[in-house]
Amino acid sequence: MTCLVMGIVNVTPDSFSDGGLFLAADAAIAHGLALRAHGAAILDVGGESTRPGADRVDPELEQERVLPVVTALAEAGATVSIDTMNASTALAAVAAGARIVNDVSGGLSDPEMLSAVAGTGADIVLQHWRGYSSDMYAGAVYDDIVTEVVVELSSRVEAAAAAGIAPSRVVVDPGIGFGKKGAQNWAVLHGLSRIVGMGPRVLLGTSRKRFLAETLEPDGDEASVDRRDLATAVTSVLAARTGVWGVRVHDVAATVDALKVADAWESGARWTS
Ligand code: PMM
Repeated sequence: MTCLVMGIVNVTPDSFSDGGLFLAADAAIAHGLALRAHGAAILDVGGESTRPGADRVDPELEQERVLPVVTALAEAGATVSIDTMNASTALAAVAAGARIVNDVSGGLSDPEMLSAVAGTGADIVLQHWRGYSSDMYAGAVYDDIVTEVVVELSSRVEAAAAAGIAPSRVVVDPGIGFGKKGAQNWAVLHGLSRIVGMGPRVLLGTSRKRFLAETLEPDGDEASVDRRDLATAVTSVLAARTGVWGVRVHDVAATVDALKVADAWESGARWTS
């Protein structure tokens, strides 16, 4: 059971989980290096918040935030992904050393994105998406959510192939919390094996998200960050057992520990003193 851990480095003033703590590039770089020391295989750097209700960020401001961080982390030897919906930011970040483009809109937001990434050597994460965060739940209407996510992701994989990105360079992500409310997210996770069965590598992001908090407390706001991190470590193990390629988390240390324990269980590792 191998599953990569992607550590989140949000360089935004309004990220719900970092609270702007890592706005300054130096702090973000230090945070990324710490996540790497905790066992993150990939560092995902983003400069535009996608929390529900968030407004868009100008690509120039986005690049001012992320490029110094991408450059420093790549120079330190980390595998860096750039979390962006803008082709210009994706290209600038790849030039600065990023090896993966993580587009939460699956290439739908910027019509230039797929052809831009095609011309680089970078891999691309195509996430399931039905619209911007400013109106996050407008598209949260489904008859059969797992089938609809599979069909819509498949069409994004086809669009990427048509633009010149081979399926081997593609990672799909069901987009937990994106155009999905509460129990809809659990329905997707319950059907995760069907998304793994699509073929491409799968990335999953549940970390600290509201649907987890609401499962812990009827008023999700009452579930602390620590409790959300523990819940995230559990979903990460369950996802790894379902065959996902990677999990995107804030608390890398907790998820790495949880995956070690699950691995020992799976392999029947014995205590050797
Ligand atoms: N979630 C967020 C941002 N980027 N990217 C991928 N591929 N998958 C996700 O689930 C995802 C993402 C929102 O979470 P954050 O604001 O805590 O980073």
